[in-house]
Amino acid sequence: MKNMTQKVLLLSLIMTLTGFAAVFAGGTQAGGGGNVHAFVFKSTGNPYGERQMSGFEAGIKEQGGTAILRAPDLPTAEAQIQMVDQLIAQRVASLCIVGNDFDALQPVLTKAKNAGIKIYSLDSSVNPASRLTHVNQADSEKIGITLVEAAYDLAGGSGEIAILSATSQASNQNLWIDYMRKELAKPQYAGLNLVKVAYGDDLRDKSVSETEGLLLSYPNLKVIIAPTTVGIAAAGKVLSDRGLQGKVYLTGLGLPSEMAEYIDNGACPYMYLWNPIDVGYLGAYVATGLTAGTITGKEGEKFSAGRLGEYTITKAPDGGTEVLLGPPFKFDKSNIADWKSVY
Ligand code: RAM
Repeated sequence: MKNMTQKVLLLSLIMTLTGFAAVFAGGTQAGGGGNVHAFVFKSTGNPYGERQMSGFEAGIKEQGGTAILRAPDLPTAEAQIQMVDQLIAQRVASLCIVGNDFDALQPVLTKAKNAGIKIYSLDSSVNPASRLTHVNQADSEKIGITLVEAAYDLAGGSGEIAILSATSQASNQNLWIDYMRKELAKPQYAGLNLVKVAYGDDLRDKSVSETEGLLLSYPNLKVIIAPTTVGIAAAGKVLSDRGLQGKVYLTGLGLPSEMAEYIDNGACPYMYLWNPIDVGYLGAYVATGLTAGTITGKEGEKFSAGRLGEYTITKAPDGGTEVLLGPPFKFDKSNIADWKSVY
């Protein structure tokens, strides 16, 4: 009897260990078959990215899945490539990439695709050959046009303006800047002079020093456009610390929670954004749709995204497809108090 009990115990121990080994090796079943969905953001320490990831996790969990959230320490493609390789080994069902580079991830994403993992990008796209579709937070051209209109308004129609971006490889930033340049080329903006595009790499300290560099090099600068939440918050601090409200104006894309102070003190009279939690949440429904095969990423396909409602996959400006969350929202002194605790 004692022998029998020992045998049963040994057997259950072996089964438990085998189970653990399977979980560690796979995390789920073969790519495409499981319910584990990965999200790789640009870098750690970005509150905007943290909100996207929280929305993604909530969307996956409410559908009964498991979310794996990853971000490298620095916003480089190399660091993301290593992470994607690890996720291939974990055999996740889908992979959402917020690309640190448009093209550089293609080989590793192709490897992931060949392993059966459904790949799509979100926020900052990877090239169409590397993805099934892209989750875009707002119409890219509209963002470019809106930010130029804001700069024109804040500059009073003429003067020097500069852009403070994230990394020079970030495809979302570069697309928005391309549209800004196209808009600035129109005759009505002849009085605006874009003197520099600076790169703060979505790192707080670098964004601060790049802002200081702009102020030093261009003493007549009238407007800084920062289409990055990290950059705009850093620039808001520099302008406020130096008491430059009313002399150099700031606008761009910012988180209400980080920018309320600078909107209230006049450093940034107004700015734009969308709900980053919803961007991630929409991504969660793209993940499960692609994995279940209810969508494949083709133009015209429709799907339901939980509390956000119905979406249609459309053509993206880069020739691939995308899912558009919605229009950008304007924040100013009249509404910032209502939004600063939301995101
Ligand atoms: C930064 C990131 C992100 C961008 C937002 C607006 O946090 O660069 O990719 O979409 O700003």
